[in-house]
Amino acid sequence: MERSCGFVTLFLLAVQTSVPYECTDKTCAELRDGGWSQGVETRLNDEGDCNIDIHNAESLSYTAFIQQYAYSKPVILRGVTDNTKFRFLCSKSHLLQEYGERTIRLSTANTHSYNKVDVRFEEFVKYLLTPQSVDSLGSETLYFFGDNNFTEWHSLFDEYDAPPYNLPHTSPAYSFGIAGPGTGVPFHWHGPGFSEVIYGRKRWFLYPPEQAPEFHPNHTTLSWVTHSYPGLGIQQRPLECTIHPGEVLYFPDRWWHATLNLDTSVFISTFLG
Ligand SMILES: O=C(O)CCC(=O)C(=O)O
Repeated sequence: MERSCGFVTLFLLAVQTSVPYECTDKTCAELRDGGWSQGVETRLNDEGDCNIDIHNAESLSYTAFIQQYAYSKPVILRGVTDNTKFRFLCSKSHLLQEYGERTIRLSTANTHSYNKVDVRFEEFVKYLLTPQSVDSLGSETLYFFGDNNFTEWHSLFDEYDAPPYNLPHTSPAYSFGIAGPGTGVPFHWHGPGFSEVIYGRKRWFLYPPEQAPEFHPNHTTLSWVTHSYPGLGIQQRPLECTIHPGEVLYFPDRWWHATLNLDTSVFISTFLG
């Protein structure tokens, strides 16, 4: 019985893209956004421009990925992973049931993530997953991303279907996160990797290593988008795009990047180190 219910749910999740976006029925919302949505009024509408190349799985071979993007510029890949089951496991009710009592580690959302705070996962979901205000500082925003306890969460991460493109001489490492609308990570850089959104929408801003953006390391991405971005000249504009469930963004080594969650988002990065 339980097994067939699970199958029906998985089947419904598989067709979730055909669920009308306006539907308000609770079951329908669970299917569409895993139950994470906090209401239309808390979503940010502006998805911005998209000036990053986008490829479907069939249109980009591994060789073409290596030659055209791996060491030179970001790219968005569609349909390269099938995370139907992982998405089901990441619904709010399922994660609360499995991990509600576990402790998770949060980081402040400033460029250097100085502070770490440990909380119960259930408390994080109930009290800390709130929409970001434009005036909050990065040091006042607690972000759940990375610092994952792989021993406790391995049965979830084992179900993640990672992007199939690897870089020679690197091994993948996951960072999983959940964050409220308006939150994000301000500009920083590190090694190459992929980012996939499981629920919600995430806006990305990227600059090549030689074009460091102007930003305050303790101001949030929302503050940068609101106050600095509108004044940028054409030459100063970032590469940018909003990614949706089923899309994966690749960022090359040392590229500056910042993120802005437009909805409550569940996401996972695969770092290639
Ligand atoms: O997904 C995010 O909000 C942060 C991602 C990020 O900064 C990273 O993958 O390095």
